[in-house]
Amino acid sequence: MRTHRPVTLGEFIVDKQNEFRYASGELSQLLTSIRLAAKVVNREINKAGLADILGAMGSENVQGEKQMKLDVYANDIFMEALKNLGEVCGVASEEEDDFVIFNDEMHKDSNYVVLMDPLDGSSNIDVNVSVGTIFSIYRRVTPSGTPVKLEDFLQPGNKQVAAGYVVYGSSTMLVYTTGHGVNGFTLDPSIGVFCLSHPNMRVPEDGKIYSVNEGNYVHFPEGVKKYIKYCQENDPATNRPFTSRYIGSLVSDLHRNLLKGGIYFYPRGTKAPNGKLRLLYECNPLAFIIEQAGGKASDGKNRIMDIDPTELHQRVPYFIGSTKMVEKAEEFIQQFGD
Ligand code: AHM
Ligand code: MG
Repeated sequence: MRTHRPVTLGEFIVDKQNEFRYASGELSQLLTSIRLAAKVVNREINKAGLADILGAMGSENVQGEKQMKLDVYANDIFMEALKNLGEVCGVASEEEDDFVIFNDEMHKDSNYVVLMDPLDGSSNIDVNVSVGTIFSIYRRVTPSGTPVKLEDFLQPGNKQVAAGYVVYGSSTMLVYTTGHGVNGFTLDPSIGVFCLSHPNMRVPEDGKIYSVNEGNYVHFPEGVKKYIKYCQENDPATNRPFTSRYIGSLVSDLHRNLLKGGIYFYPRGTKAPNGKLRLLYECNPLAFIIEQAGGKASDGKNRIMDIDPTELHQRVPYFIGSTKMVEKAEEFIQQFGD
């Protein structure tokens, strides 16, 4: 595409739709609903600091609606946006106990399911720190025309047809892949349009940043403890000690490491036998992104995207980022155990 002005996300989606191996308009429609919902959620997040002073007028907002927690609000907005177009036959969300079936006339013949974490890191909102949305898109495996089933959602990450995230940060970005590299778009708030700002994103093969909640150190497996010590050791030949950076907002931590090179990990620990992060809503979509950007994601031993899920809200230990850093962490786990 040749143009003298920024390429918008809408234009980019249409331009690239032939890369998609199924009916080309479907994915475009789906991404269109996601980008619209992202803008609406972004608007609410930007107003989050005002909640208290508006709340002083009562527990209702200016439209007379009850104030809603932002993660519930984001869930509703994304659900609604996905339902408003006919491409999706079911959605599973971190905010819902079970998956939601869209089975009316408009949706029953559609071929896609979406899994999402509508507002990841929501505990950060009160302190004005970045949060994110994560989404993952699959073709259904059961016949179209029938209600979606659990097996449509319990697919390994390697079956994803698209995935992405939105980071609501100092600027708001939408980053996604359909398996042909990774592209990032920044929202221009003055015109409400996402513009291509980060074409063909590549994560550095190696990095200097490690991101982990070190407060859990005593609970970590021996291999992880040893890897953290390795990150802290002094060795100018390998750029160590590394820099520790942990926002506690997975999307933001991953986004920074994707741009600068680094590793994020949330290992198992005695408090959390499988770590904290959810395979389907958080780990798989971000693994698809990082692999498409040239990086790596594993549970310490196995590729994240090859894990066969057994339940919707399954948690897994997670190591993601620059290939060499993830491989080094795996070496320690291999040697000292997890
Ligand atoms: P959430 O989906 O309930 O927001 O939890 C996921 C978040 C991640 O964004 C973040 O990396 C992690 O939890 C932080 O957890 P902790 O506070 O245990 O370090
Ligand atoms: Mg989350």
